[in-house]
Amino acid sequence: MPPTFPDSHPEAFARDVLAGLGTSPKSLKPKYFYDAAGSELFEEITRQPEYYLTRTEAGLLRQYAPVLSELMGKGVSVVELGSGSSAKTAILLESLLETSKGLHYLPIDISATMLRQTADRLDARYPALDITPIASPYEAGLKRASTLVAEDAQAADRMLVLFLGSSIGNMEYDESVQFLKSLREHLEPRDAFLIGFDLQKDVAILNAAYNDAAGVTERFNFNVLARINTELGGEFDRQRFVHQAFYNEAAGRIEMHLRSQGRQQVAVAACQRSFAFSAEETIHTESSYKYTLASIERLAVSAGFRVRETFTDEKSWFALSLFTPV
Ligand code: AVI
Repeated sequence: MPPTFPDSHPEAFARDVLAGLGTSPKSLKPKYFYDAAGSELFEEITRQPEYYLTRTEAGLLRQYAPVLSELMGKGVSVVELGSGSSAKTAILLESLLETSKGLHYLPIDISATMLRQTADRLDARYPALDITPIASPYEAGLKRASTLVAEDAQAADRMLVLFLGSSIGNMEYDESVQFLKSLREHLEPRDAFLIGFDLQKDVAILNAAYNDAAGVTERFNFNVLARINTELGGEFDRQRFVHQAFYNEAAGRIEMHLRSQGRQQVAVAACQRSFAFSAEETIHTESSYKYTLASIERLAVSAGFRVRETFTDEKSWFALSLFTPV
């Protein structure tokens, strides 16, 4: 599940579109994929045969949940950043519930609606689970979660913070260091952080995952133009752009673009201007960084953590790393 974002203010959206399309190279922030339609398309992507990430991470959680439960011990509360539907998390929660009588789960998501639905579903399924949904941006949410866990005298004394789905891959490296550093401030040495990383692999497999045969990723990519048209009075003609996704080996990332078919001008009313596209010019809509065990280690150290364990599948396609604060 990707991070979910609030319906953005049209002014902020227009400002970001102006900044992203008014410069060269053109780009748009990937968070603008995720309105209700975009989140549904992302869910559909995770079910595509080529998109191995979600399945592989779920398999790792299934395989290593008992080890994680053992490592964390009984007195643990689970905090999740960008919990979304918590589908994969349930695997881990079930395992933790087997070894303790109760468990406190604090999902943090910006979407209050999604949180409520998830909490209701989990509540019905796991009566022994005590759920405290926190509708908030991640850092403020983690701060709140750590206060709640510390105040709850009879509950757990440590947190296991989850950041699954390789969502960290959609951040630039420096951004991810800053992000982890800011979260680190709300953790105690006894806490731990479990992060999902997509790993570097055969280029053909990576390219296929972002160019699924059913065209779902293509529709997901175009959703940002649909949003500009409906929310900002844009005049993008979908037929005049093509979806492009490829692995940039030098940068270690998948890049998604929308490539202009020929020269064109596109007006966006809320930006009070048109944007000129030359033939083949692209809008860079997303980067998805692919890690190595060495770059995971580097990230952990740069952000004030140490890698306690890294679990990988047999093909070494995906990693779940357990970081502990130094
Ligand atoms: C949410 N995130 C980890 C996905 C990824 O693989 O980078 C978003 C995505 N973009 C295209 N397909 C999936």
